[in-house]
Amino acid sequence: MIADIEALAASALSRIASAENLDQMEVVRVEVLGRKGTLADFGKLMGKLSAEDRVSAGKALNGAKTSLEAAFEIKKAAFENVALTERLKSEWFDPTIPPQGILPGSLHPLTQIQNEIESLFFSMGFTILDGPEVETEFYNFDALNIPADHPARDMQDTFWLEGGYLLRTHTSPVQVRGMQRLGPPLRMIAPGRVFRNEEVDPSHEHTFYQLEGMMVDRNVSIANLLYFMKTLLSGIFKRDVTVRLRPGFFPFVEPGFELDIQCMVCGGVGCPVCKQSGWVELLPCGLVHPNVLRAGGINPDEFGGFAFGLGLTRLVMMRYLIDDIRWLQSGDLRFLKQF
Ligand code: FA5
Repeated sequence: MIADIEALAASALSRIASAENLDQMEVVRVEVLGRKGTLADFGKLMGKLSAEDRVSAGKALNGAKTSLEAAFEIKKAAFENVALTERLKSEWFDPTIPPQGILPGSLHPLTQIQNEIESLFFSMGFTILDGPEVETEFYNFDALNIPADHPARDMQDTFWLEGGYLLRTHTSPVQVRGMQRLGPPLRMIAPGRVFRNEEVDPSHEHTFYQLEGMMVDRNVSIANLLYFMKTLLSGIFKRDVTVRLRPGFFPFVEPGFELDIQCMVCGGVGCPVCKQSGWVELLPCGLVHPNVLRAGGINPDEFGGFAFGLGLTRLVMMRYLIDDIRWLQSGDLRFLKQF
């Protein structure tokens, strides 16, 4: 019997050794080591042996079982290792490759131009300020020399909120906040979103962006103002653009100007963006009114200043020849992908 057990073990070991996959191994395992397998059959015969033979046959049986189980586990681990290596080879991925089918994001054209203007003015010593979009009547109007009964309050249709608050109609309130915060002399710009209860058309949005600029110092003149306007426009357009300066009325500047740019969408011939006039209002500006300096805590007898309120959204339209302001807030990826 011992010789039979050893012969069975030897043949099973060689079948395990030559097995080509886990399935073939499993066949051998069930056949030899299984509950109804050949080793179990030998176990059943033990009872018929003499006590002496049973010990030696039992040892041979246990030895065969242990060595077959060990051989089986080793070979199984080897197959599993190969399978894992294959899987790792086929399933690897490079986490640095951009995902397919998902477009990488990009900066909105407004943000790109805003960034350009910020670096330009930052390099000329201007501080970049932020102001609240929900403003008080005081900062949006009173401090800007627009008292409650002044007709200029109606120049910009206001979204009123409860409790005397409003959505700021322009970035000019940041002039006053900036003067209070920085004190004279100062140079600041304040880009931001503004809101007006307006009829929307190719050049008017209810929500758009302006960029306020202000310089306060001793002896600030219109020459300073024009220098910074020119630097701004040549920095953004990087070529000559046709502009015109005309008197403009804003209660917070005296004198006040409107700086218009020749419509770049139609080349000045006339189109819906410029309302067929050939000109687009872009950069109103002027010398800061003494009352505004006072509201900012600055003595107008000692300091003067200039301020401008760039129509940032319109500037972006001119720079990229966008023929309808509504594209900019459409969220349309076909539009945004072009920048
Ligand atoms: C003002 O808002 C003043 N606060 C600007 C200012 C600042 C003047 C400092 C003097 C000194 P105005 O309402 O004109 O001004 O708006 C300024 C610019 O914003 C316009 O020239 C135009 O380019 C842009 N703008 C005005 N309304 C809209 C609109 N509905 N949609 C898009 N852009 C607009």
